[in-house]
Amino acid sequence: MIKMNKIDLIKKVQSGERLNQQEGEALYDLDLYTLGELADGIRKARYGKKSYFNINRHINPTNVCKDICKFCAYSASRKNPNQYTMSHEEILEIAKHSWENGAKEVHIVSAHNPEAGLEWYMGAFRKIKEAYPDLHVKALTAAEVNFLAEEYDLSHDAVLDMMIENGVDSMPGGGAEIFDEEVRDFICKGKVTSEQWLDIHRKWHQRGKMSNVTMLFGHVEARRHRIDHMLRLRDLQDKTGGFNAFIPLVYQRDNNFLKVREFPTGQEILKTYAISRILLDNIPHLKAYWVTASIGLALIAQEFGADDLDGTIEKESIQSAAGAASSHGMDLNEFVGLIKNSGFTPVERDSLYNEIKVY
Ligand code: V47
Repeated sequence: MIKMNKIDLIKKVQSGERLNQQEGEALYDLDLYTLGELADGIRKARYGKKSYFNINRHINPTNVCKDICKFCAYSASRKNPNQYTMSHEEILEIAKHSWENGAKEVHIVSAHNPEAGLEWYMGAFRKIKEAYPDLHVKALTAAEVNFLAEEYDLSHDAVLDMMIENGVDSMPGGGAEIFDEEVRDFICKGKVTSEQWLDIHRKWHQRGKMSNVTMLFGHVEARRHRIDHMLRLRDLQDKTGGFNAFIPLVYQRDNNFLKVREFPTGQEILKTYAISRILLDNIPHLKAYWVTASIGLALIAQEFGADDLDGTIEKESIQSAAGAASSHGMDLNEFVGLIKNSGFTPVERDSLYNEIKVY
């Protein structure tokens, strides 16, 4: 393979030309400072010093799961024998508390629980929407959509229509993991395939709805798999324009079945943010999800292309089960203070990135 000259590569990025797989991989050979400058240039041109966040609440209503993903420490299994499934009353109580405390969004992601029933999933969204019509319901990953379709013998279309009828406003980006089929088979065999994941989001976007997309990295994948993941997304986004944000999730290592020898350095994580900003020219926002990056690195990621820090989240059970410091969320004043002290302007946004308040 002919290696691309670094100067030519930098010029190509600066001119706004699109990069291919090989060029995307070559970006990792640039030094961190150069990559940071390139990504920061793109971020500044779009958003200046603004850093977006929302006041949200993560709800993870059940951890009972029929699938076994090697990276997951959250699902109830022999590594986590503490099964739970919340009642609708419990879920509503959380939504009520969050709404009364200023949350604009509930982010609801569950495990694939075959005993809960379709109405348990859909009824929860409907009841929240009936009680709090202005609370944005971001719910069901494409992995959950596929699980419900398989479990109840429905098409993906039927599940998506049901979500809309029951008050779901947008879809979170979970379940994407890594699209490369070989890596995917190794880390989460049996779950939604890459093709299905992309197709479900395509169908959701065709219904005029927005979603996010994640990429789980820092486990057994190689750099080329991350680039491939991003380019498959760029292709879909060209067709639908329905992704709001790209969210690289840094793999958390505790309490799971994936044996990883080497973890990504801070430098590798920052390079991955910067490269995503450069390659994904058509996805408007890049989210440094502080839960998996750590708040310190997420704040630095603002200088490497990230313009969004997710939100205050209040409580989170999936990544905290695997070691992340997110079980209690983040205090709003502290969050705003940290963003300001890092030299950026905190902007509270709604789930669709309309600005609510500039701090
Ligand atoms: O898809 C599971 C990940 C995701 C681990 O759309 C892990 O705004 C790291 O969907 N280490 C669910 N990650 C979370 C999710 C999400 C999060 C934040 C924002 C948004 C959004 C969506 O959690 C899963 C999986 O990739 N996950 N285990 C782990 N050990």
